[in-house]
Amino acid sequence: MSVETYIYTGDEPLNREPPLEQLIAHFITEKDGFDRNHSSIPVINEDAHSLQVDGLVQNLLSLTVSSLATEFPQHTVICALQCAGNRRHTMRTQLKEVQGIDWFDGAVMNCIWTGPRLRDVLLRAGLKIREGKVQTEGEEQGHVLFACHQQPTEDDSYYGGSIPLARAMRVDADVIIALKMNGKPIPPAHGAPIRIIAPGIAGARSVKWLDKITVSETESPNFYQQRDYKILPPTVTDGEKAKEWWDKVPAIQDMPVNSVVAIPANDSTVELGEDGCIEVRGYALPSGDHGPVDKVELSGDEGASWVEAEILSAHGEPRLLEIPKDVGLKWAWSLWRGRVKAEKGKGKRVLSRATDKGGNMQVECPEWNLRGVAYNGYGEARNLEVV
Ligand SMILES: Nc1nc2c(c(=O)[nH]1)N[C@H]1C(S)=C(S)[C@@H](COP(=O)(O)O)O[C@H]1N2
Ligand SMILES: [Mo]
Repeated sequence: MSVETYIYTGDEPLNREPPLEQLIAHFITEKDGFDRNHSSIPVINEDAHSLQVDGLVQNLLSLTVSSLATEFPQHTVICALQCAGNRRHTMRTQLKEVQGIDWFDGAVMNCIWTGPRLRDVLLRAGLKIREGKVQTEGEEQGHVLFACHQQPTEDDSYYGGSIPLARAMRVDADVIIALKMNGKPIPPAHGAPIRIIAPGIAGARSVKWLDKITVSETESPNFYQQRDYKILPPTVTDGEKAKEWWDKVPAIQDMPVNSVVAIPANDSTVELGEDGCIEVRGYALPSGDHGPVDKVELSGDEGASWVEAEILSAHGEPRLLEIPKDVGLKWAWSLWRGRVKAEKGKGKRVLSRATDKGGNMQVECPEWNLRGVAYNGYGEARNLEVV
């Protein structure tokens, strides 16, 4: 299925991405973020909804949405939320066919999320320390499982995912139970009334319509943690071979450093400026918690030479929403613009390559994997006609 267009018409799970030009028009994605669903969208009565907290905790909790809003400090985070399948189209067309929805480069959005820290809710529940095990802050053993039982999913009876407990407990990892998106109640498609936001981690773990949190020694047993969203080795070339590999390969957590050329679009005609350059624009994403991306380079000669692009200010124009001044940008995307030397003619290509604050530089091309996940080859605009 192609999700190139941004029109939704059916009862099928809603999966769509905006045109790139529209996506990078604003630092905060307020309208037209991407949608990724493994079920239809549940309509939840917020007043009747509750969140259960169980597993390796001292006190079982049942929290209403209003108690999450009033009994815990509220924390705001700006982060890029990306599907692990973002850019799959490039992997399947440039490397080899893969299995999965045909995402182009727009399965990402950069939003402002607000709600209690997951850590504070887990502290209220009280972690159960296992006999003889010292739990050092930031090194807690185990996992936090998130689940939504509101709808059966395409491949399981519910939706679930998990992250390491240590990540959830780290104050600076900013994992929250979001009640607001861009300062307003979360829209139904994005997880109303509550969802997990796990910055830097593949979107699949940011469980929407959250109704249960479980602290466990093992990861989520859900299909989408165990049998999907994993980078299988390149020798696994079909679903049959994958069967013996799923249990040996880790579930994706942190996403890799990435960048995408949004303008010019593939196959378009661009005018050469008087400076012998063409204008190039796009976005860049950091690797896991090593953000933000603070360097983007561009090449018009197949990577022989690179010129630095300008990272646009998050607080500059154009923007629709005011960005809270005290909120960091470590998890956010970087929008950038640059000019790169080009020659007139057909079949030209422009490349982009990002480096994040942790020094992680985008690779030219990652290895092929059956599910086409975590593709982070150089950003590119191909087959340009420069006139
Ligand atoms: N309950 C539930 N949560 C979910 C999903 C889902 O299908 N059901 N999809 C996940 C995936 S794979 C991604 S990439 C993100 C997408 O978030 P969005 O639809 O708000 O963009 O939500 C995640 N959370
Ligand atoms: Mo996803």
